[in-house]
Amino acid sequence: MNIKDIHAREILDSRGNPTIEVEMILANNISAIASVPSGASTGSKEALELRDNDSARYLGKGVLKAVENVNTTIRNALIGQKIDQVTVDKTLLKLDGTANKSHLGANAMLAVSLASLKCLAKLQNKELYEYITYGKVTLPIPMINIVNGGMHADNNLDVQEFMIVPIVKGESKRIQVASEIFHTLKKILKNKGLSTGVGDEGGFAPNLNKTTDALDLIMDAINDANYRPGKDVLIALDVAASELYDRNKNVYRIDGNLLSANELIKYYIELIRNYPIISIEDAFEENDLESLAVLTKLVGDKVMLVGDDYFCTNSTLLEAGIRSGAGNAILLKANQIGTISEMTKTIMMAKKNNYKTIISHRSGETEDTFIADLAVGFGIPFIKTGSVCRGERIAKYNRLMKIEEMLNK
Ligand code: 2PG
Ligand code: MG
Repeated sequence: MNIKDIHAREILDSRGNPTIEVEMILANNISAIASVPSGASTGSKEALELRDNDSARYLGKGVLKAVENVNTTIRNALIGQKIDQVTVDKTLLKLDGTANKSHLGANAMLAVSLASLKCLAKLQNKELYEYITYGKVTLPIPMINIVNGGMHADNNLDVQEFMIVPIVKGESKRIQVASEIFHTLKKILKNKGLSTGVGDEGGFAPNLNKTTDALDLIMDAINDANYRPGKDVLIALDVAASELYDRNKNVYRIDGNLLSANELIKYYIELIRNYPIISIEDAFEENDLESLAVLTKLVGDKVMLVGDDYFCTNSTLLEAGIRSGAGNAILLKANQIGTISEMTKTIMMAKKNNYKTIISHRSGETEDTFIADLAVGFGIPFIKTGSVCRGERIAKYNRLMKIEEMLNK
């Protein structure tokens, strides 16, 4: 089947910033739409998100150049071509011709790559997760953000994301548990006179000073909602430590202290001892593989040490991590790398090397639910897609519950 048309347009993401949406139409008029998310605490080695930098529009954040790249260069190359994921992605990579996708923009490329994946699924009359099914289909355990800090909120918390990880059986049950804890936490915050406003990913953003203050409130919420911390529900953190790192002094600014990497290791070990923490993401700044390797050696048998900014969904960066023994898990974000084929390669490498995989949203999201399908289809055991609040996050949870229903039929 050939590609008949490709059309890109500028839309808004959940932060109200422009992003790109692409519609692909096949010769038999089957069509699919895909849109791409956008990060705030981005890794420095991520593929480039092309923005116009024209201060007259959207404060420089417009994506008309990326749209134009799809509607001209990419469209011209792909129209009339047979649809096939590998070929589409190879064409995109060749047209771009740069190491960091700075010519076409990873946002332009991913929108097209994803639209073609969706078209291929429809062409076979399959659900997206069904089409990509690789090995065992699993419903991922959600890591649900309930407190936001760092770059995702205007409060004092340094750790970017505090997540609850319900490990009860069944996807809808896990989401139910998270929702009950979320609402219980809201009540607790209200009773303490703390803000119940939410951050970019839908978690609460109360003004708390210390990481342990947030952890204690989350423990209270789990207990008050009648679940057992450590048994029914675990806790995950995304420290996003590159944002806390002072390059000149070689220290991390956390909870009002300046900690060296070694002191930070001790701090994490203390947290793991006192709270049911299953996962710590980006524990150190993105270039410090050494400290991550030390922490992995010390606690890697019980805690997932996740590389997000470290690996940027990039197989070359992951390979370096594997070689150094840094981390034991990887966060997967399609727009960090730019094509579905490259993301698939990274997933395969992680699985082969026993790195746990977590598929992830971005802090700026759209209503596109593709990560839910990718998680199920690729048998990815965890998904991080924000709070049980805000439509763009809920869309993914609703999709997961629908997939669960389809799988149980
Ligand atoms: C992260 C992500 C998603 P951002 O750091 O893991 O939660 O944030 O999209 O801002 O990079
Ligand atoms: Mg992260």
